[in-house]
Amino acid sequence: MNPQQLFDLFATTGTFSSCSPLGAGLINDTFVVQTKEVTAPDYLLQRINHRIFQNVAMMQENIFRVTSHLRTKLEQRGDNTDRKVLTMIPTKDGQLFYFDGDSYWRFMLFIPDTISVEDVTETSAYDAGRAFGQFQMDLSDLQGEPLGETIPNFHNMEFRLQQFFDAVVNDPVKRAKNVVDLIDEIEKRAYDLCLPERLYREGKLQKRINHCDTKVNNMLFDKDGKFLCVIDLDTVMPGFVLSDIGDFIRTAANTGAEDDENLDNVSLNMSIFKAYTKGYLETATFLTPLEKSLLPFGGRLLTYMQTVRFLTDYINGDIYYKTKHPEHNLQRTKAQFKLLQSIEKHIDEMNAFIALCK
Ligand code: ADP
Ligand code: GN1
Ligand code: MG
Repeated sequence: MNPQQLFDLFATTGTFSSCSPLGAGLINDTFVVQTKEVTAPDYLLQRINHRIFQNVAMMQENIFRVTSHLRTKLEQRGDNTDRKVLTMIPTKDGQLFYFDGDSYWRFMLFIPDTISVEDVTETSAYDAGRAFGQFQMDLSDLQGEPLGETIPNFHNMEFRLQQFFDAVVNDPVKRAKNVVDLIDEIEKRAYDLCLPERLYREGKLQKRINHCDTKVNNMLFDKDGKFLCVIDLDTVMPGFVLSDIGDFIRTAANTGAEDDENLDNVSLNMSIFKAYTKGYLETATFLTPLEKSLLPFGGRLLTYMQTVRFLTDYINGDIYYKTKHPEHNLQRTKAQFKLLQSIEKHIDEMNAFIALCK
């Protein structure tokens, strides 16, 4: 189905003008659709990766509930409801997505005059921390059934390790022999990094609604670099608060890129970690003492989990993430592992910082 036909199927306004690819996401295909009239909004069109999100209806329903609830909270605070939360555009007959027999499509309002970045300043990290604390706080009183798990066991470390060990045993494209040392490094840490699952079973750690993909390009900033809006709500679901701080540290507090070829570029940026955590603790006032003390562990956990996930995909023959070349998942794994080692070197310093925060 072409973009013009899709544009006409959804409850859009204005006249279709153009459609071009956007963003650096590794899962969905994202496009910006421009309209001819200056008075009509532009739109974001996405082809949902339904091999990964197998229950698109549940996911879209989750996002609808979340965005409606966040909009109400913004209204109550007298804040901007057009730019600080995503707006879903239904089809003309009121559906939250359209299936054309092959692909699943959705429309959202394009939020203009924004930037999405891979690097943040201390000020924007602090703002992002406040915003994610507020995001979790705002969603803490969402009524009704718990949100569905759009990807079951998404941030369950035990499950991710099971997938990893299955990949190593099956070794479908005979790549395991290339990564023996990395497999060993992962195994060595496996027990320690499954701590949250054990704490959950013991009733000591709880699940709350989390974004579960807080990498820095899943946030929009305004042209002055001020935090505006949390986007990419596909994985908003119950999880440990460690997920959201963890993915932010993994991406924004990395002095290099997620897939940096030059491992010398990669290390933990302590000042970004501190700025984010300071902001987060100001708004996430619901944290238990245990959750608070585990926040640095969250950075370690999510970086480890991403190392495991990229290496699993490499061993499986690149079936999950979009890749730009055959060794891309291995390059990502190495860069994530380098970051993990840097976080491990800084963990005492991170813990000491948290202990001093109110
Ligand atoms: P993916 O699931 O593939 O990561 P995202 O939902 O994160 O897709 O969107 C990809 C990129 O598109 C984002 O990083 C951001 O730059 C841009 N983007 C997404 N939603 C909007 C929006 N509503 N307004 C403006 N830009 C957006
Ligand atoms: C994916 O969709 P995107 O690019 O924002 C992935 C995250 C990973 C991330 C690694 C649904 O996020 O879990 O952390 O890539 N999303 C899904 O960059 O698997
Ligand atoms: Mg994204």
